[in-house]
Formats: sequence, C-alpha cells, structure tokens
Amino acid sequence: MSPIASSDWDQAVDAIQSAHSILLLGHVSPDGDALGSAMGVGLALAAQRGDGQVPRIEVSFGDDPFVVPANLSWMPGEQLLVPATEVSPNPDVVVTFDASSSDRLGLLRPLAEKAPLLVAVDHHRSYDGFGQVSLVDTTAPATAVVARELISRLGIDVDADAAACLYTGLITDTGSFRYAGTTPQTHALAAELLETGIAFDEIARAVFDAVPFGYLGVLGTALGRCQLEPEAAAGYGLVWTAVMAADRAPDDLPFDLVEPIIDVVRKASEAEVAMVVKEDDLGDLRVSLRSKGVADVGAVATALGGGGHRYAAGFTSASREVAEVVSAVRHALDTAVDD
Ligand SMILES: [Mn+2]
Repeated sequence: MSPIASSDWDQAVDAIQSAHSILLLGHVSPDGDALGSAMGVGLALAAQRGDGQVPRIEVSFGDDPFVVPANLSWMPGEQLLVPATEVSPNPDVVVTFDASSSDRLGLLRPLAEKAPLLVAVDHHRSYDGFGQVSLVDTTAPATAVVARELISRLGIDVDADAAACLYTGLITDTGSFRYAGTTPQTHALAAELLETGIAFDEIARAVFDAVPFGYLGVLGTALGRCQLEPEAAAGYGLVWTAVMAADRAPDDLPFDLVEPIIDVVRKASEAEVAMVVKEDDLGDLRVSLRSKGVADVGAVATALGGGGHRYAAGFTSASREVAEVVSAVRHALDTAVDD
C-alpha cells in the first residue's frame, strides 16, 4: 500500500489538471528512473490533451551541457524534451522525479523553487521534504512506480510510449528485478506495462547492453585498477576502482558511459561495498557506491554531500584527489555497518 496521503495525491492531481503549463524534471545526470518517470508522465499527459497545445508540457533536467545519456537516447517523447537553458519560465506546476533534494535539480532549482506549486515524486529514503507536495514512497523500488500511480490518479491510460519509459525506470532501479526492493507488485506492474506491447527486449538491450567498442577498453583499464580492501567497512570489505577522464579521451567517450562499471566491480564476493570514483569532464570526482545490505551506503553518500539508499548511492566529492575520496568513504563506512 502506498504510504502517500490521499490529500497529497488530490492536491497534486488537482493542480496538474488545472495547469496551463507543466514542467516535469528528472534529476541532474538523469538515469533511467528519473528520465523514464518524467517522460512517462509527460507522454501520458500529452496523449490526454489530444491535438490542443494546452497544457504546455515540457520535460527537462538541470544540466548544461544538456546531454541525454546514450542508453536513454532511444526513449520516446523527444518532442517534449527541452534543454535546461531553454525551459519556458513560470510554469504553473513543476513536478520533479527521483530527486531526493532540490540541489539535485541543478540549474533548474531556482525555477522549480519559485513555481506556484512544486511536487516531488520520489522513492529515496534520503528525500528531504523539499517539495510543497511530496508524493514519496520509500517502499517503492523505483520512482516509476509512483509515477505510474500518478498517471492512474490523473485518470489517464498508459499507452505503449509511456509504458516504455516507465518500464525503463523499473528495470534500471531494480536491476531487472534482481534487487531487494523488488516485490510481487513490481512484477505485476511490469506485466501491466508489457500488456501495452512494448519491445521489452529492445529496451533492455538499449539500456544495459549496447556500448561503443571503446567502452570495452575503458572497462578493462578500470577493472585492472580494482583494489580490494578486506579491512574496510568494519571488516566486511570494500572493492573500488577509479575511471579518469583521460581513460575516456582516446575514444572520446561520454561520461555517462562509465556508469555501469560499478555493476561489474560490485560482483567481487569478498567485498560488501563497491565503489567507482569517476572523473567527469570538468575534473570533478563523482562517486558511485553499492552495498549488498550490511552497510548503508545511502548514509555514507548523504554524509559526504550526496544521497541515495541503502543499496545504491552516490555523491560528488569536494576533493579532486582519488586517495582523499577513498579515505573519506572508508572513514564514513566504519559507522555505516549494521551487524
Ligand atoms: Mn530511482
């Protein structure tokens, strides 16, 4: 059962139904859940309005340069997508998806905060309450689950295009239904989305299994650099590696392409916690953390200025030295383990 109060649902639904302009936002560097949820709701609203142009519906995220991750570039709804710097001012309602705090809105944060109504749709335990209306279910394995309920409560059917986006959110955040947050209801939702006829095999391939050849070399370099620290995380072990911008340079690979490296690193059985330190194009170090359950990496990431949940979290480091990042995480991990 959804823990979201019906008064919150009603307030969000009433505002969206009476709005002339709606801005739907994923968090910065959107993943499949953020963009899939925002676009799923956007496409549902657009399908409902028919031929008219009211309400104006825009989907965006607060990055500049504005780059849709390569594994999501197939997603339908391109006509709704507006670069952050070109978003129309003064929307009646802003709805954020998968952002646990307003700083996750990047350069669109000021616009969102001055909107007449700011609705946050999320599932992170670290959600800080920044929305005027919070549609937040921390038991949901993906924001897409909450997004789907929002569409239902708006009285709109989910067509194949919206379903493809929501399904992307579902498989992204559940690791294709492998992670602990997956429930019978998650599979029921997947079944419902499949009923629309979506090409789930092509979606999975595009999201997880399609990389440029050059990625294989970067992956090899990153794996060759992996360190195992059995004493870390109160003796439960940490495995980590770093991927620098210079590693991506020979093939001019975009930053978002290195995101899935964590899914290989975390396979090491000897370590409870896995980490990948990734240098972005500006030289900042962005850190991905994964836990098998004993350690709460969401708490680690939150303590270091980021967010996430027990099993998956991340932050952007204040330091640009890999050794300092590793040391800070090692330190934070010692208090994040529940025996
Ligand atoms: Mn999510």
